[in-house]
Amino acid sequence: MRHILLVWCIVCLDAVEPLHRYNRRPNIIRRIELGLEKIWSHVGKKTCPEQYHLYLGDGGPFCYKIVTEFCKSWTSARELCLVEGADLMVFTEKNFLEFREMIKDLYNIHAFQCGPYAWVGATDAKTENVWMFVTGAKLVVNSVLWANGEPGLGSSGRNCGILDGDRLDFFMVDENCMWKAIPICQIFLG
Ligand SMILES: [Ca+2]
Repeated sequence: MRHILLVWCIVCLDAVEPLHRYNRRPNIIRRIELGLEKIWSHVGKKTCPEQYHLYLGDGGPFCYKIVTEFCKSWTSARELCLVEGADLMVFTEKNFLEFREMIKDLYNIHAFQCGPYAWVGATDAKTENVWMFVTGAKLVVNSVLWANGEPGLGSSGRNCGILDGDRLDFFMVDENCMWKAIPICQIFLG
C-alpha cells in the first residue's frame, strides 16, 4: 500500500505539474517518501497525525490541517503538505460550503499569516483552462467552488486555485501561483 501511495503521489505530481520541476530538487522525492512512511500507520488505523483533524463527512474519511502561520507560493505550500504525507486540500461540491464556513470562522478568530487567502489543490498549469485537482480528478468550470465569473479563461498567468476572502468571501479564483497564501493540507484515509 505504501508503494501504491508513493506511485499515486508521483503520478499526481506529474498530472498537475511537470515532474522535472521537482527533479531539479532531488531531495523532495525522498522527503515525500518519508512523509508517506510517517502517515502510513494513521492511514491503516484511520486516525490523524498530530495537528490534523479527522473529517468523516462527504469525501471522507480524511485528515486536514489549516496551516495559518505559513505564507507560501502554491508549489511551496504543496511541498509543505507533501513532506507530511499530505497534499493540498481538494473539496467535493458538498463539503466545500462546510469548509468555507469553517475557514471564514477561523480567519475571523485568528487572522492568517498573509491575509485572507488559502491555496486549494487545483491548477491548470499543465493545460490552460483544463483545471485539475492534485488527486488527478478534473475540476469542472461550473463547480460551486468557483466565485462568480471565475476562472478567468485564458489567464495563463493565473494557474493555481486560491480561496479569496478579501473580495470573494472565500470562494475560489485562479491566481498567480507565486502569490502568497496559507496551505490547507489533507490526508485521505480511505
Ligand atoms: Ca490559467
